[in-house]
Amino acid sequence: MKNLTESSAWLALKEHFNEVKDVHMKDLFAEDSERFENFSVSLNDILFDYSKNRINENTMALLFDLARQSHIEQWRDKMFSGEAINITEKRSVLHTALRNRSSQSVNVDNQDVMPKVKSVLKQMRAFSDQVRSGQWRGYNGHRIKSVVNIGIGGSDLGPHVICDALKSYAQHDLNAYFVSNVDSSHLLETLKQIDPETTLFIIASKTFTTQETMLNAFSARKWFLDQVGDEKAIEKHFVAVTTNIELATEFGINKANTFAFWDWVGGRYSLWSAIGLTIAVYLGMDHFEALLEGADEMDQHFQDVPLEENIPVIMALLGVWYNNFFAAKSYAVIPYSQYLDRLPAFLQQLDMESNGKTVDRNGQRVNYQTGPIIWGQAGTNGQHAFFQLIHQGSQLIPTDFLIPALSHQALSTHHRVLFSNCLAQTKALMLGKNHAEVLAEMKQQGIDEQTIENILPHRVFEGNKPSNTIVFERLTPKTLGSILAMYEHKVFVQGIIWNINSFDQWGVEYGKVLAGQILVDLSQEAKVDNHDSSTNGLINHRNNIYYNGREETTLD
Ligand code: G6Q
Repeated sequence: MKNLTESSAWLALKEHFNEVKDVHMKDLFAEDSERFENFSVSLNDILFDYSKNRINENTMALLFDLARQSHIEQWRDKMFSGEAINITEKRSVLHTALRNRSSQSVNVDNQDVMPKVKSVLKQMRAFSDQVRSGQWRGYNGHRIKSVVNIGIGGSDLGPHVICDALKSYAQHDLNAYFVSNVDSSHLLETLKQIDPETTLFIIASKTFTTQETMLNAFSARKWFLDQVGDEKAIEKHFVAVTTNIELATEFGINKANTFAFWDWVGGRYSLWSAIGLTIAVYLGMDHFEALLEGADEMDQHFQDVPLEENIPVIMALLGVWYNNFFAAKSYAVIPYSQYLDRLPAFLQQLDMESNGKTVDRNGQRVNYQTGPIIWGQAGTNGQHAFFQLIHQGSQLIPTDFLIPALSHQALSTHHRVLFSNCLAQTKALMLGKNHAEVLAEMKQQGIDEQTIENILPHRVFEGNKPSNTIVFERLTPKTLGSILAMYEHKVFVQGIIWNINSFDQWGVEYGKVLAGQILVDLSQEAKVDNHDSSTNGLINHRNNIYYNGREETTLD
């Protein structure tokens, strides 16, 4: 296959870019009264409006050519059928099997994985029902009131974003906490809020060897035993979700209280597996299954609908358009929903760990830009912080706006104001305000000539800033499942176009190895000189402080 940048679809897009790069979206809207209808797609209650993008029909046709040239459909089918498309780790990529609600089998090494998937779902239902109903009791007969998820990365971000987003579905007498950071303040501040008698710790770790998670788990276990004093009590208060049942039982967790998943589930795609146990306990298994259903509906949409109507494919192609042709370096995601405040954090891992690569599937360095920097925060807060840069900064930042049409909460005026702000931003970003408009406005306000001359340039908005608007009826478990699956497939499609393996994360490994070596040097007082001078200097500086008598509070 030709290098991507020499392929016919790419070259055609490059030529097209030169023709349209200065076209203003406000002119495109003026020319086509049906632009909204022409550039929006729906799936169930989700409306995806991409009309405020710097595209015309020809742009989209050329982008679809690029998708076809990249064999998107064939790669998609390979993923869904369990082919080992994670080539560097020789693994299938089958998070989609976890939410397969059909009766169809899914094979890995000629073995149907669906019976195992269903059996763990059954185990999750039985367990979460027991905890929620109060049938599951702590060691001295109290019911569980607090669930603490101890995990990091993929074993934290997914369950965390969902528990936050769907808080209004939670059982009123249960609280969910997430401890991920190895900084002891994360664990200790959480422990201050809970009582060992009424707490369930869910140790979520695919490998059960992750340094941060294991340290947090052992410290939590010590805190628990220091107060309870009886090792036998552990089985009522600690459960594990892992592919490494052996290590979980060594930790002291009863095998019956371990929940399995498999190596064909990537960490950042694992919330649909037993890693979602905290979700099931906090929100109930029916809601967890609704989440799976929503994701399954997006999977079907992704598989069955032609590329031209396919939401994740369109999103991915627009991303490539800005990333590779407009040289946009980052991508903002702004949920107009406080419940979705953690969505950008979840998407940062999903997108940046998947597509933050510079070597293609053949081991060659790529000569084009791959995954963008993903960032964002809930609106309207972002408007009062960083929106200035999106409106008038020197970088082009394509943005996704997400908003429910209806709020779960009663204060309807708030939601109307929220909605108006969301649409006002997308409109302002698109339209801008040119010199003549600002001049007319300032004159109308009676501002004197001199002030106009000084201030006018600062008040001009170029506009032509692209955005997608995703409106859904309500933030329900099912809709949230569809939205997260939509982003997963978007990232998948971009990885295929960029010809990279979106399913490994070697970049994370290197730092872990170095941290192990540095830990040795931090554990002894002698001066070190075995690193570069900066690292030596920083270790010696910290050791000077630490070994010279400054007190540290520890659990040890
Ligand atoms: C995700 C990564 C990573 C992983 C964490 C936690 O794709 O693999 O974020 O989820 O490192 O790993 P464990 O679940 O093994 O503790």
